[in-house]
Amino acid sequence: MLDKISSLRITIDADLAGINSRDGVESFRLTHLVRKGTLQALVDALRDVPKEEKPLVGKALNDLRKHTDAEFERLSEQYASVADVKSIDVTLPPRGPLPGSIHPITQTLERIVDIFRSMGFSVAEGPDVEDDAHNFGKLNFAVDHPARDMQDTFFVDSKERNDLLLRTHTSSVQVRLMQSTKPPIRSIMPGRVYRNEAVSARALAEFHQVEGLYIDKGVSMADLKGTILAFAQAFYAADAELRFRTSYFPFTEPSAEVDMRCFLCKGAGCRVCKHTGWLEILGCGMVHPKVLENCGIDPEVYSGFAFGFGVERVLMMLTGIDDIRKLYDNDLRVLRQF
Ligand code: 2NL
Repeated sequence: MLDKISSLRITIDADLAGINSRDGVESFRLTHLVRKGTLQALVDALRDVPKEEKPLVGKALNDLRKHTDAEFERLSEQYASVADVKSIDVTLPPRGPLPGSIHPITQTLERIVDIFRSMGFSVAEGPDVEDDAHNFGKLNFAVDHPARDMQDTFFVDSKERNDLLLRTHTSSVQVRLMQSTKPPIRSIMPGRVYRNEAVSARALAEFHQVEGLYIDKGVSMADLKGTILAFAQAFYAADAELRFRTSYFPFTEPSAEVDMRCFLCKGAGCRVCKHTGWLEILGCGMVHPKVLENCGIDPEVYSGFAFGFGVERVLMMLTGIDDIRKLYDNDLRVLRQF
């Protein structure tokens, strides 16, 4: 048995001396140090050694084990940080830095803001957590209007108040502006809004909206149409062509939805316009006299128009992206295209 131990020591030392790579360290471990390895085989054989020889043989084996472990540790460390030279292709081009970029929604918001600024609109902001009065009440929503339903609005749990919610449109900012400012008012409100909706290819529970408001003496539907047309020609295409369809919103009277002739197929019908030849781009109307009054503006003296649209929808139309969620997956294959 002592002979076997001496001869294994010679083998182990020879193997150790031959190690010159990380692979070499690993194959040494697999030969000698695993459960089915050479050392364990001798440990198992210790069972059959006569009792009186056991202390001596045991000590010899233990010495060999310690020696092997220590040498193995030393070589493991030595080769740990050395990548196998054969796996490096020195002819590969360098990877280079990965620069970040502005998110497509932010880029779109910035373009919209620039265009309205050039037409004399300022930019207003307000809180995301609103109260019922600013989000609904002052905007002429009836107390039993379905938008106030739990299904459509996220309400905020609060011990002190029971009328807090996440704003469902940025009109709440316009209400604050009307309350605090004497006309003329000419402002847009870009911002995040929240709806208690199931997320799908067409809808998110959090998205972005831009609303606009223009209040002064003698503002008319003609001003509304001219402003929207100027925006569409600056934002979509110089030859943008619009049609106004009558519609209904609680906060405007009259109200309209605006369609633009499809910029892709020029009206012939395609996937993006769902073969109608028209794309719905926004909703608008003349601010309801009751809304003006609720916000402290005399409807006998002033009139105004307002409009609103969703930014994600605009971007989907412009790019042909068919699933709104792709804008928020942070998939670099999508984001790098902007
Ligand atoms: C849409 C339509 C619209 C408004 C928003 C508004 C705000 C005030 C008073 C009157 Cl304070 N109107 N905003 C008016 C018409 C339409 O949005 O489809 N949005 C996504």
